[in-house]
Amino acid sequence: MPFAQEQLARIKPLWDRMLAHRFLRETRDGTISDERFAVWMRQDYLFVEAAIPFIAALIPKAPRRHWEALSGVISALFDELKLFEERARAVGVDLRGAPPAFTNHAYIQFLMATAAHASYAEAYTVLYTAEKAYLDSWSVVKAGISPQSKWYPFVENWAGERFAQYVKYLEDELNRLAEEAGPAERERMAHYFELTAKYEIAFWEMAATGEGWPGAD
Ligand code: MP5
Repeated sequence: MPFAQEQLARIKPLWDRMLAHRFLRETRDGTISDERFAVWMRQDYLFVEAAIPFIAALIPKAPRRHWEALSGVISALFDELKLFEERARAVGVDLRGAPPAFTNHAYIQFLMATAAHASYAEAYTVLYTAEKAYLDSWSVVKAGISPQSKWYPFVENWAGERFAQYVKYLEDELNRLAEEAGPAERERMAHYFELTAKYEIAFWEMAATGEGWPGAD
C-alpha cells in the first residue's frame, strides 16, 4: 500500500476526530460566531505567513525535481495571504490584532525545527499532512455551507479542484520519497505524519476555544 494511504489508515481515528471537530461543523452550518471565526483568521494568517520560510528552507534540501513545485507553493502562499487580507477588510477583522497563540506558536516552531533538523522526506511528510488536513477539513465545510456565506472564499481555496490536484501531486511525491527511504526513515516519516495530524486538531481546538497562552492570559 502506498505510504500516504497506509498512514491515513493507521491514524484514521485521529483523522476522523479532526474532521468531526465542532469548528468545522459550526462553520459548515453557519452557526460559528464571527468572533470565533476571526480567531481562526488571525491565527491562520500568521501560520500561512510562517509557512513561507518553512517552504523556502526546504528548497536547499529538496531534489532538483521539486524546486519548481516548491517555488510555486511560495507564490500560492502569497495569494492566500491576499485572500485573508481581502476577507478581513470585507468583514472588519484586524489580522494583526493578536500575537500567535500557544498552539500556533508551537506548530510554527515545529515547522521550522523540522525544516532545519529533519530529513527532506520527513519535512515533506509534514507539508503533505498539513495540506491534506486542510483539503479534507474544508471539504467537510463545503458539504453544507451556503455559497453565500462570507467564509465561502476560504472553502473555495482549500476544497476546490486546484488545491485537490496540488495535494494529489504532493501525495504521489511523498509516496515516492517513502519508497526511496530506508525502514528507519520511513518510521520517522510515520511519526511526523501523526504529529502533524495532532497539531491540526489542536489548531481547530485553539480556534474553537479562543485559547491564547494557557495559564498566562
Ligand atoms: C494549512 C493552513 C494549509 N493554512 N493552516 C493550518 C493550520 N494547516 C494547514 O496550508 P496552506 O499552505 O495554507 O495551504
